Amino acid sequence: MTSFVATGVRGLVERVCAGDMRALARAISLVENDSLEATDVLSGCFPHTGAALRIGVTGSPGAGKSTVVDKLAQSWRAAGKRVGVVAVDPSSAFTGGAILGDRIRMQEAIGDNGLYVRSMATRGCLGGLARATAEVSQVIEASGKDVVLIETVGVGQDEVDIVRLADVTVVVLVPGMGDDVQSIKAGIMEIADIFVINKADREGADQVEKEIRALQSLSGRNGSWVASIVKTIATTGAGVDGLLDAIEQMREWLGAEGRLQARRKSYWQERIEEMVRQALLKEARTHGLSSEQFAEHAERVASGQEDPYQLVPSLVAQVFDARGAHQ
Ligand SMILES: Nc1nc2c(ncn2[C@@H]2O[C@H](COP(=O)(O)OP(=O)(O)OP(=O)(O)O)[C@@H](O)[C@H]2O)c(=O)[nH]1
Ligand SMILES: [Mg+2]
Repeated sequence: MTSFVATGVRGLVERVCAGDMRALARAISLVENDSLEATDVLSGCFPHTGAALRIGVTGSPGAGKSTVVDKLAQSWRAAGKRVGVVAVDPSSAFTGGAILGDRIRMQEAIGDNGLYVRSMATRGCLGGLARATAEVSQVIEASGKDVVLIETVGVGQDEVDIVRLADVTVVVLVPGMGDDVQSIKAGIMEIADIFVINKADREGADQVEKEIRALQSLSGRNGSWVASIVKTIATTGAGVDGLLDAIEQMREWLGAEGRLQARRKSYWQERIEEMVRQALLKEARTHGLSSEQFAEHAERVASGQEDPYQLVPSLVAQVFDARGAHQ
C-alpha cells in the first residue's frame, strides 16, 4: 500500500518538477487537504526548492496588494522569470478575489506555464493556514519558479506567521490612514523590508512616508538593512520599477554574509518545532488520546476534579508506553 502510494506520488512529483500544471494543481490539493500522500509529495518536492526568492506582500484590506502583485508578476514574466503566486484570503470585501480569478482564467487562456496563481481558502485548512500556505508555496516553487509571491492581509497572527516564511517582506500602505500607520500590527511593521505607499495618486502619500520614517527612527534596525520606502500607483504601474529595484537591492543584501541562509534557518527553527509538536500530538491521538478524552480531562480539570500538572506527565507517559508496546 505504502509503496503503491509512494510510486504514484513519485510520478506526480516528477511531473510537477517538469512544469506540468495539472500535476501541480493535483499535488497542491493533496497538500492542502493534508491527505495521506501529502508528506511524500512535500518530501519529493523539497530537493527542488531553495533557489526561488520568496516575497511576502501584506497590508490592510484593499490596499492594492493584488494589483501590486499582478504588476510585479507581469514585469518578471516579461523578463523571462517564472513566477508563482499564492494569495491568502482573496475573498475579502474588496476586488482581490475577482482580480485573481480573472488572472487564473487569463493564464489558462494563454497557456503561460511560467505563471501559476493559487488562491488559498482561509477556512477549512487542516492544521492551520500558515502551514498550508508554506507547504503550497513549496510545491509551487518545486515546479520551477524563480520568484514566489505570497499575498496575505496583515491582520491576524496567522498572517504574521505566513509572512515569516518570506525572504523579503513587502508591506503595502495607503495614504489617508492618518495615525493608522501606528495601528498596523506592530509585528508586521517590524518585519517589513520594503514599504510600498500605494495609491500615491491620492493625497497624503508624503505624510505616510513621514510617519514611516518617524517609526523607523524609533525602532531598531533590521540588521544593516533600513527598510526602503517606495511610492506606487499600482493601477497604472507608476513606481513599480522602483519597487523592482528595491527588491533587487534586498536580494543582493540578503545574498551577502549568509543573511538569506540565516533568515531561512530562523524560519525553519520555528517551523520544525511546530512540525514536531504536531507529530507528537498526532502520535498521542493514535495511541489512545482521542479528542473526546481530551474533552473529558478538560471538564474534570475545569471543575477542579483533576490536577492538570499531574495529568499531563501521566498522559505523556501513557503515550510513550503505548508506543513502546506497539514496537
Ligand atoms: N486610486 C488607486 N486605486 C488603486 C491603486 N491600486 C489599487 N487600486 C484599487 O484598489 C482596489 C483594491 O485593490 P486590490 O489590489 O484588490 O487590493 P488588495 O489589497 O489585494 O485587496 P484585498 O486582497 O481584498 O485585501 C481595486 O479597486 C484597485 O483597482 C492605486 O494605486 N490607486
Ligand atoms: Mg488581494
